[in-house]
Amino acid sequence: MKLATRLASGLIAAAAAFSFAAGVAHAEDKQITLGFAQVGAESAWRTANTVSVKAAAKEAGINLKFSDAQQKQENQIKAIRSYIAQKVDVIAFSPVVESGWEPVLQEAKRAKIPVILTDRNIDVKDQSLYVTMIGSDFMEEGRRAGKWLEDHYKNNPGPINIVELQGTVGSAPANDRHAGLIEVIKNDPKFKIIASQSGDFTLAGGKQVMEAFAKTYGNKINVVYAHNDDMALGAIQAMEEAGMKPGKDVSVVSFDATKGGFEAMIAGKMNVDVECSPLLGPQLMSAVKDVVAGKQLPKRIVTNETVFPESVAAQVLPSRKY
Ligand code: GZL
Repeated sequence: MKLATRLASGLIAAAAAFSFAAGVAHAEDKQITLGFAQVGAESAWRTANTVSVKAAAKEAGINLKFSDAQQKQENQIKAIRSYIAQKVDVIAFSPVVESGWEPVLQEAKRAKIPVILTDRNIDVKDQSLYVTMIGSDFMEEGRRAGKWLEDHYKNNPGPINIVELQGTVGSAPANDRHAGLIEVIKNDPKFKIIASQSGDFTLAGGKQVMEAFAKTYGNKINVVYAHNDDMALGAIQAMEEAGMKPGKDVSVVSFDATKGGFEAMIAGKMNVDVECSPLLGPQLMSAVKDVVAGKQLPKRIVTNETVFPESVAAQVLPSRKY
């Protein structure tokens, strides 16, 4: 082969290699755009979760499009549709309820936009509609609360009457924190759930429901089982206004382990707080980058959590991040 031809083919090969490398580099450098459809701003937990997602996106150099659905599924669906129309790289959301997601997630699948679930799970047959679910095991949280009750009342023959303040109707945390409790106490007849009603995870909702329970059941109530701290704090207000002593005459069991929950335990008004971490931002951004890079992800990424009895609240509170 003549020298000129060899030189030309060498230059062409070099140019091709350079443009491929540039292309890959460009692909690696192209800023990722994430569309995130948040549930709302219903609780201290949710506020901390939003702060975590936004801070982690900034830290990761990810362009975040964020929407607040005000706890309405139709708003989350609208937000997801708008992210599809904007051709974002990845969609993530915390499903306000477990059902009703197939149509919009099939649209995302057809648009070849990967979907990541955070915080709450969905109930779908087609598991290919989302890449992974990052969040707590709410059944285990319910079991932990049930085990605390079993231990706290082990020398008490009962009856132990429980009133339950449930979270948002149809949501994974409400369904599973209830189911986890039942799994533990179902074979112990001294425990009875005498009333159960949704306070929608809000302080006002918890207070309103507890006012009605206090009127109806009064001193028959031994335990308030609140699916989150905001409802527990509302219930504490209602009990005090009704002349009851939360944390003393009535055991208060709650979830989230927010600062408000720790402060209530230190004040002797809450007895145990089952941790549910909202700090999911860093894990979410790492998963987003992995998905864009074409890496395989486990279908379920469970956050590690524990249980805080009132006895440790004062010592632990300074180290809490939310
Ligand atoms: C749990 C989360 C729940 C919290 C509430 O992961 O979905 O929603 O327990 C929040 O405080 O409103």
